[in-house]
Amino acid sequence: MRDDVLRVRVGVSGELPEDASWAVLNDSRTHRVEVKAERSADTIGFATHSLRVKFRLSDSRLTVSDIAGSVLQEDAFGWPVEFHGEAFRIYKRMPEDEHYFGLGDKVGPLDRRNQAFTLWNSDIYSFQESTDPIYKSIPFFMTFRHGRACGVLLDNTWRSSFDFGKQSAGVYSFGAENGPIDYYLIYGPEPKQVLTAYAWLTGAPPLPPLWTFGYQQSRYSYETEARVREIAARLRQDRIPADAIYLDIDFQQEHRPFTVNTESFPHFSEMVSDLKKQNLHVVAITDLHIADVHDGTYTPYVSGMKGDQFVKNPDGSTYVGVVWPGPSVFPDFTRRQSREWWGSLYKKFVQDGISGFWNDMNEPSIFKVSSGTMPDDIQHRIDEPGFAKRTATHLEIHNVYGMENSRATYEGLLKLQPNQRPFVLTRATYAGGQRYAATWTGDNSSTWNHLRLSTPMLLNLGLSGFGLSGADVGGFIGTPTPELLTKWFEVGAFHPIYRDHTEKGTADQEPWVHGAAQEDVRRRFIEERYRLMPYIYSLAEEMSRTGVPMLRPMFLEFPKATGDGHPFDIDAGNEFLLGPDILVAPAPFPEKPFPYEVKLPAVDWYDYWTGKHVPQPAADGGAGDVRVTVHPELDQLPVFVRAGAIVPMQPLTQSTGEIPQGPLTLRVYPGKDCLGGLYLDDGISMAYAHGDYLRMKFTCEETPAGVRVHIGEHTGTYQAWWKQVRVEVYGWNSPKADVLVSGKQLSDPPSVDSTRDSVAIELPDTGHGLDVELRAVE
Ligand code: MIG
Repeated sequence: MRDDVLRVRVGVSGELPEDASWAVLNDSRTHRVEVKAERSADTIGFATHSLRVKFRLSDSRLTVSDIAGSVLQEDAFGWPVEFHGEAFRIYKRMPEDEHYFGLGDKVGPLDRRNQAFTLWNSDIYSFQESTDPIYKSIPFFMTFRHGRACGVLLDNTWRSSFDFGKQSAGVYSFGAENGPIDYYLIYGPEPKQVLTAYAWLTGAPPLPPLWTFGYQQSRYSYETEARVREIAARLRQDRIPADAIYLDIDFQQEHRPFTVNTESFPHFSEMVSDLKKQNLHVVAITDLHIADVHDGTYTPYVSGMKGDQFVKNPDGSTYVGVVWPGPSVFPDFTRRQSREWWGSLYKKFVQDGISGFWNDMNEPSIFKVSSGTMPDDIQHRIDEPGFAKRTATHLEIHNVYGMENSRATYEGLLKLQPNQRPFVLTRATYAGGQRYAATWTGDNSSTWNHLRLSTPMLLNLGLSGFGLSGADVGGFIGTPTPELLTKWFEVGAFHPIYRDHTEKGTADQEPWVHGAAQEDVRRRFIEERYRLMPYIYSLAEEMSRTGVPMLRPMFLEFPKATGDGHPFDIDAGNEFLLGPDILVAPAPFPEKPFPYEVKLPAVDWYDYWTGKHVPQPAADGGAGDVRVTVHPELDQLPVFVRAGAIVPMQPLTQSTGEIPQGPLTLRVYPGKDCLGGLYLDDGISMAYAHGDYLRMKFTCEETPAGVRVHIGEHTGTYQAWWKQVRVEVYGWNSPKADVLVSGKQLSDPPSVDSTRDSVAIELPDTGHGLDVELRAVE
């Protein structure tokens, strides 16, 4: 398909499977490049500019290598596929030193090696570290060996499974119980290239509204309008910056989607607009189960039945399953027409000013049946370009049902408000679902172990295309201790989505519970996130173009950080990167009060909080990494910045809707390849797609006497909120400094802060670019 992307399809009885996909974009799926045919005595195959494919005639073994000859993937046995009735399985050789990532938020360690997983979307309340399957099916993984990465997407929606050497050492395998044998191989060699090519295949998360990155307050449920207003007032009164409040199922009448309980929410639309005046966005849950109510009073049911929008039993009757509203019927989301009908249901809520929508229970989750979901033989109609118009059983559609639910929501919202970026949060999804919705890790628990698990879960989601994701802060199931909740607020501040949420029957979990001392710490971290908003939003924009996630394992940025080519993360506890430059290092076992060692890739680092340069210890027998011993404190979280970073920051606001007052701050951390960037727009509309954005690039270089910083011009038509830019250079060791702007010395000297080893100067930003040189004065 491209020099670096191959597609492997296998036909049974001389026929290839249907050439169609829910995951892969049509233009990509039909893309072709020329290859050079090659053959030898025992092989046939071809070469692209970066890959060589050989099929051995004597035993049908498929081998893919790079052009230099390093094998990237090879069939393990003398056959390309093994059949067991309708099921198939593909086996690949598993080198001892290869590592595996992806498959969405499957629980367990970051590296999937020695584990096996089933993909079957399941509502698993109280999942634990080794529970499988859970909510999502993302049949994409990345192999990583000797610094070289490859991606594999098994594009098959049936129940599938992946085994990374659990059953037998030396072999990994994947297969499904039915459906097409259709998989893609994506070559890096850099892991980021794999993710960008994967985004070319399946799409990147679209740029979400800016408010998505603010602090989000939720619980199951804020049961009355009065309580919602009280929460909003308290957030503002306590000066807890926040952008969103969630309405969980109890705001509805008898749990019926698209209704409002007018007794407990008597002034619903006024409430929504009053909150908006406080810069708080409302996100409402809209589950997919439509109450099976025959008295003509429930319009979604009436219009849905009239339009024949629900899935059916084999005998043609409408399937009814019990969920929150009691007996319910289920939209046929694999039909365009049913998705459009679903999308139109949002009209009133959109008019009310609701900003975001939450699609829960879409595995789909069904009560009172042991399978927890629809029967296997439920009939779904497929009406989708590429696919034959046909009826499919639930077995084929189950794993894409949640994704198509979120697609219907996303596309419906876009149709209702073409100039606004939708925000949809989904629980179940499939590969490619990142085009429609953000996600969260479902019903986690209020335990230290679940705080720890959130890191590998979110990292693997990001490595599977879902870079817009979060875990419930404080944990959903149970009541966190004060310390656990505080620590979770600290770590969550550096996750893409930052939402505090808990279940029914637990104690309150808002930032102020447990008294002022705890609240102060939590507030401090929420505030830090708001200060970092220019950096965070720029990462989201990068992700929307490249598919590179906001949250990154270290091997993504430092694929060659170890001597033998293994991923650095394996040595590094629970660390993660936010973007290319900010490294967060929570304790690997966060309940333990003992000192722990943070390992950093062998480049220069600064302490994010103190500004101080992290001393590079003497080389220690070749490990080549930087180690910092941390004495854990409840109110502190170790965060480091890579030398060579320029991090844009803003003055504190109470929401992303508030215009920051003061300068744009550029924190400059001198080092190799020093650069940074900034992206900004109106945060909500589609105007950015027509050039109404602001982009800037920054670079720096060390000079004999100090540092030179280049602040690029503003490109795009969007107006900056700042007039002044504050350049803050770290690693500064002299007591005084001079500053030259475009070669001319300023009369006012910059201010040196010797406690932070920094020097700062504030200058007008004309938008035309600035050259700032800071020179040490002895
Ligand atoms: O059966 O809507 O994961 O976040 O609060 C529980 C109520 C249904 C499960 C979700 C959770 C949500 C809850 N939902």
